[in-house]
Amino acid sequence: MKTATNVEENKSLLEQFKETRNRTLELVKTLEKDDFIVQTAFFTSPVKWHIGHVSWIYEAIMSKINNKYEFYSKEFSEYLNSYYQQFGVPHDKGKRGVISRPTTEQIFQYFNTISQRVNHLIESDSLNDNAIKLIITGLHHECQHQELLVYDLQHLLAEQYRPIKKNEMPKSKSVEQKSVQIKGGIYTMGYNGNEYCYDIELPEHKVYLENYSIDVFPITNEQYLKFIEDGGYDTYKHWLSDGWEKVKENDWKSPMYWEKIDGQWKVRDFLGTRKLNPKEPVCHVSYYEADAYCKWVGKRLPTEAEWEKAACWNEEKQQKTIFPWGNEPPTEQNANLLESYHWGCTEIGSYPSGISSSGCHQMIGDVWEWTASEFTGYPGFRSGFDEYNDKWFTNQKVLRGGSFGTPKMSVRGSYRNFFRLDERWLFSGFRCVENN
Ligand code: AVJ
Ligand code: FE
Repeated sequence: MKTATNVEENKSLLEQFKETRNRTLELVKTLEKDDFIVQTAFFTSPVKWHIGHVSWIYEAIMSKINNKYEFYSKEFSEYLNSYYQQFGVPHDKGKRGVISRPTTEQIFQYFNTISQRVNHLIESDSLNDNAIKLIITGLHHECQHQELLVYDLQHLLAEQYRPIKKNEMPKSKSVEQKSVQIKGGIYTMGYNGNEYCYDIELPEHKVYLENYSIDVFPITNEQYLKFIEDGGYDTYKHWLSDGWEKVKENDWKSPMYWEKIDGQWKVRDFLGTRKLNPKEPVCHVSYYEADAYCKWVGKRLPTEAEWEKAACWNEEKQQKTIFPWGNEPPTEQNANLLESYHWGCTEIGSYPSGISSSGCHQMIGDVWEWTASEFTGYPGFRSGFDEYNDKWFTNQKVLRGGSFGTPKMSVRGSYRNFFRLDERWLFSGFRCVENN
């Protein structure tokens, strides 16, 4: 069989596939049976749906590789198709949790059967480059859902859930929030490595940037609290019109998962309901809140090009690197990711290394960072999978970096995440820039 995949050097596609499937199972192995069925909000999905859907996508992929492929079951396909019109009429997203069948047990059987089918296909040695690329997309899709599952588990269970790994938090040094100057000029953005990336990270293309300065750390709870205490949520002038509507409509007074109990701010997450830690990056803010904070403080959100240059451009070597710290894959020393430190953000300045050559910290791991950029195709964009990314090129903003819920194998400096402007159940924060 083919061994040289572009997923990760020295690892065969089969090994990568098995690891990814196992990670999905690891994430849910300590759950109770009843946890699998419930959908606690219209924006979350039941655990069993995620388990089924990440399997179903391989069926969609196998049908693209072999047009005689027969789907496991019509009923399963209808329930597990998230939004692909090309595969029939998708089930209503808000109602994934109101049906009891297929049962959780049936979904696990399905998960195993599909794993076997994909295993056989990979072992068959009959795959051309395009087929391999599609299967790798399936792996990365599964990684995306692992992270979404973590969001949904927080919404469903928070402190009642036992993470797969609960490590000590790294010790943080006392640090000062400051900014670094980045030289403008022509920057070539986009993915330039030899491994996998999504269609939306290509092609590389030139953009012109003015000189700018960017925050070394993500905005912390302490900083964000000042905005709240200054009446940020009561003052229309900081807000975009649509954002102000959301504030009023939803009665937002703080980021999601914050609660004021007896005059003290608490947050609810995997570590329980605990006192707000002023040194952690602010998390669970919408684009609107990030933008309002920036306006209040007299700065703005970076464009994704500005973010990427600060993260990946090595001025000394005049080279772009795949990750902020260089070209080596993530480790526990350079990014707080799903398989690393612990479930939650680490305080600013926690990392012994992994700092971008421009001097920014925590550009990958902890929180996704909102950028001012509209999610759309780069000039010359060509879709790698119909309906996967490109049909969302409207009303979404790009987030860069990665969060503590992101699997290691799916981060890159060029990765473009995207969400609607009012979404905040994801692990989202931001940093500011200004031109001076
Ligand atoms: C890139 C995280 C916005 O949640 O729909 C999952 C990822 N794409 N299945 C999403 C995705 C297809 C996507 N986000
Ligand atoms: Fe999906």
